[in-house]
Amino acid sequence: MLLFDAARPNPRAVRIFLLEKAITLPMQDIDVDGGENRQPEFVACNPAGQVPVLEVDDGTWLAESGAIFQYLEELYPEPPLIGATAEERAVTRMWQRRIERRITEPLYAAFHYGPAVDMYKNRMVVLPESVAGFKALMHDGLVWLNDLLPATNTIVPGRFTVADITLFAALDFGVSIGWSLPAELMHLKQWFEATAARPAIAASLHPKSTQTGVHY
Ligand SMILES: N[C@@H](CCC(=O)N[C@@H](CS)C(=O)NCC(=O)O)C(=O)O
Repeated sequence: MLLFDAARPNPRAVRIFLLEKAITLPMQDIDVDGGENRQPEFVACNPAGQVPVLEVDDGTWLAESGAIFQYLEELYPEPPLIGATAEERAVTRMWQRRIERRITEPLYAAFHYGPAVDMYKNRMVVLPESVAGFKALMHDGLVWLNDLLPATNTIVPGRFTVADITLFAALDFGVSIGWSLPAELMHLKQWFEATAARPAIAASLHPKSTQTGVHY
């Protein structure tokens, strides 16, 4: 297997996942700023033109962090980060989808169309006029989640899962570019601090983070 990695938050989510499971994989860094992931040979294998990508042993390229999590969880079930039973796995996927739809996808859209628009305008349709709207959607998702968190400090009650990893990678990136967590969302803040204290989180930072201060 070979993981195509980069100094970016979705690849970081995969790095956190690997560290939580103590899996070591060969990695190859992709130059996202330079557009290596948008070159014809990369896009021929991953039409989304994005990272992370896991090339598995038969040569198949798996993109989408959720699909990569799924594949690796089946090969390395312990500790479960999706779930040990059909019910646990379904509950995790339910939360993962909610987190993506309500929080992380609006956050990344606001980033692509806002601070990173000069890079992304040559890679995708960008909607700079919608940045405030995507930020409002993200805020609404965070308020919603905040009210659900008090009992647990994990998104799926009682279990640390890929939903926590996906959300943390996105929010920590956001915080590092100045998008602070709303101060009034105390449960979210507690969840964020508890998650940040996990050893895998500090260990997952890309070496470029130390040069740029952006957490990816
Ligand atoms: N839904 C995808 C999103 C992947 C994604 O947005 N990757 C970003 C980095 S975080 C990327 O490759 N950006 C560079 C580009 O789009 O050219 C996933 O979960 O892996």
